[in-house]
Amino acid sequence: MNLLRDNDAVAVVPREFPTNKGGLCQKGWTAAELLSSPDRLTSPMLRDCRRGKLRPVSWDEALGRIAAEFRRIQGLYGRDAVGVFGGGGLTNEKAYLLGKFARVALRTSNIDYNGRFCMSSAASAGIKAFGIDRGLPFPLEDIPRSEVILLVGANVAETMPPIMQYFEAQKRNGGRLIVADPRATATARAAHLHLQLTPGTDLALANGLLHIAIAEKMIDHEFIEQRTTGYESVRRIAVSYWPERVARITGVPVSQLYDAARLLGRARRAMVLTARGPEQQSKSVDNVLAFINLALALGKVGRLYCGYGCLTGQGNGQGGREHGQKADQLPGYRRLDNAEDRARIAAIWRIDADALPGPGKSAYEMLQDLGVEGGVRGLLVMGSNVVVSAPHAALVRGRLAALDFLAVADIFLSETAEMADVVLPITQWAEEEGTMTNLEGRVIRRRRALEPPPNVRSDLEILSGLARRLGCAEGFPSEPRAVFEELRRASAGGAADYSGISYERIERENGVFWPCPSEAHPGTPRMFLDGFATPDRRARFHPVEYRSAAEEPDDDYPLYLTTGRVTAHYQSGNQTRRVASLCKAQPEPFVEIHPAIAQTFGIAENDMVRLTTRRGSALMKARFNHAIRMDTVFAPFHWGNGGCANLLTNPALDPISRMPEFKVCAARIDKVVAAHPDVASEYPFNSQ
Ligand SMILES: Nc1nc2c(c(=O)[nH]1)N[C@H]1C(S)=C(S)[C@@H](COP(=O)(O)OP(=O)(O)OC[C@H]3O[C@@H](n4cnc5c(=O)[nH]c(N)nc54)[C@H](O)[C@@H]3O)O[C@H]1N2
Ligand SMILES: Nc1nc2c(c(=O)[nH]1)N[C@H]1C(S)=C(S)[C@@H](COP(=O)(O)OP(=O)(O)OC[C@H]3O[C@@H](n4cnc5c(=O)[nH]c(N)nc54)[C@H](O)[C@@H]3O)O[C@H]1N2
Ligand SMILES: [Mo]
Repeated sequence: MNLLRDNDAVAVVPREFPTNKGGLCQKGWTAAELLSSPDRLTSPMLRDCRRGKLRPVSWDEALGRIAAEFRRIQGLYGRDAVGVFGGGGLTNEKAYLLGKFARVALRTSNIDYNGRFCMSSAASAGIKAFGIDRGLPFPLEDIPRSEVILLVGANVAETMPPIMQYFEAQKRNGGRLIVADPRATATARAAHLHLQLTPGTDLALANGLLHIAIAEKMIDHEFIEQRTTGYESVRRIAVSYWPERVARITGVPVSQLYDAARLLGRARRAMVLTARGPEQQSKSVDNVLAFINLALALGKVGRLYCGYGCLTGQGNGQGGREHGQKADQLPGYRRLDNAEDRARIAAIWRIDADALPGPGKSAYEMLQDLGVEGGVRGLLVMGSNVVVSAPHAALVRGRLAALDFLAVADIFLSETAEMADVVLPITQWAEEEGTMTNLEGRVIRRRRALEPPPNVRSDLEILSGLARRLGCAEGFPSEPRAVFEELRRASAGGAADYSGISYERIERENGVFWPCPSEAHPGTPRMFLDGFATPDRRARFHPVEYRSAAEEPDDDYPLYLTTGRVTAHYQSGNQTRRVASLCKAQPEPFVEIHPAIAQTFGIAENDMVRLTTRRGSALMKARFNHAIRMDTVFAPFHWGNGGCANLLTNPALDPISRMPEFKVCAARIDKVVAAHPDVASEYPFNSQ
């Protein structure tokens, strides 16, 4: 994006760039409004006691208080009693420095981030199958060249509008698009074939498609032989996923299963892409592995215009998962439990490898233990609004309240910041420098275009100031470029190797794709073409069996509840709920329900309803959708307070990635009051 200034007003102008080709989504167009929003935090604030009010204080007092509290807590309860929660929206520089801050300045093992709730399952599956996790192993520009694309639980038209043009181009080229989603989303409506599966049944669908591919002799045995291992164990499992059984589990008609398998199997070039639908489940690593198995068996990976890919969500969702803000990770996508990796990073950080803590708790596990014996008692949140976006939100809110001390750095007073003892106001994207890595693995630059308001600071300045107060005068520069130079060195030789990428190259080359191990290296837009990142250079099949969701509907909770997004709002809504035009487009929490089912519960369109699960209840407007499965309701998670969808979600975690089951739980729906025509303006959850 570029910014256009007209006297005092600032407007966003899309920039011609290979990824978005000048396109921007609604939120991009309105992002400038947030720069001058009257809601912006403009001074550090501190609360003298838990019941007290936040009052403006100096930076020195705010940072001094945080350092003192963290020291006190660690003195009493040990180093791990202080935790850090980061975000995939942070620049690479911030993510890197945050990880270093936790391990070096705080020496705590407890750091994790919201990416755990985002693409951690696809990341785990990618590493298992290919030996490396880069969301898309090819550039977006390859999409139009693929003949058939299976999009699983990805609502690109609404969540990544600028990227939809690649799928439109693919269709114009004569390609076929298949979408698997329990709802007929705008994306599904753009597809040739929509598989409207029951929530949580993706694994059965993938195994079922493989079954048909085997039965119809569409398997690429030569590819399997030359470039993979483990096929036989997967074949044996697929045998029992006969189409009638799969149709029963998934609700997808047998004929459509055949159509999908044949389209994929007969194409010369095909792609399988997943997003949060199959990835936010308690078995999501296996879900993704099952789709990777399918793509491998068809020989559609590691070839031009083919491949499996994960559509990464957040602005820096890719880079955010590489530089060490993850509980088990060191920069360069290195591992905290690997002696060699530890030694290497310790040397760069100029500490003893033994001084590096071990792996810590995953995001939800850290949150659920806040304030309890052995848990985190002092927390720094940088780049997430967990009160709204973490599963089982009532429990998370209670745990945050049980902390000894909470510090939050944000642009606005989020629901999480409202609970903090110290709130730090930060610069926004247009006011700072840095790099991000987009969903293609392309490292791009964020340029400073505006002066920040006088009393706000960047996250890097905050980390630098805190580190100094915690005894680390060196090693925490507040200048993005200095941090990036260290990140380059730290990543050298790691899986996500940035060592050949410089600010100048990014500028000159319109971004550089990692891995890029030297200045002379061109970067790697396409991975796996001549080998995978495993020791034997082969991709690995993994035998995975379908199992039901952690919670299935029953007599008390007869409906599937799934959650996700709408175009007008972003994530926890802390930013978009402050933009008038976006609030107008989507003013309030709502639940989508099929009219035929609504009728059986006596619910009319726009009625206020209470959605209830075993975790709690939320109040929402009922919106009719003829194109959602009858057994399923859908609620976006963009609102807090009583309309928060995460009051309902199930924190059952995937055993490998520790991803919560945001996409499936069992719910009940009851009518509350009939809607009044102007209820929207008085609606309690309308405001921020
Ligand atoms: N407008 C907007 N855009 C965004 C965001 C936003 O908040 N708002 N957030 C960004 C981020 S961080 C992310 S991660 C991406 C997410 O992008 P998406 O993954 O596209 O978004 P979701 O709405 O979470 O889920 C996608 C679809 O999964 C479907 N689904 C639900 N349950 C299942 C299931 O069991 N199986 C399958 N196959 N599908 C299922 C839902 O109906 C939904 O249409 O969007 C990014 N873009
Ligand atoms: N029910 C349900 N819950 C979900 C999901 C779902 O599909 N269903 N999706 C999950 C997913 S994929 C994601 S990614 C998470 C996202 O959920 P959150 O992590 O809550 O994401 P945001 O709302 O973007 O929160 C980011 C916060 O940081 C602030 N911020 C923005 N930029 C910066 C920065 O540079 N520095 C600092 N310090 N602060 C900044 C913003 O103002 C905002 O308050 O939600 C997860 N929760
Ligand atoms: Mo996300």
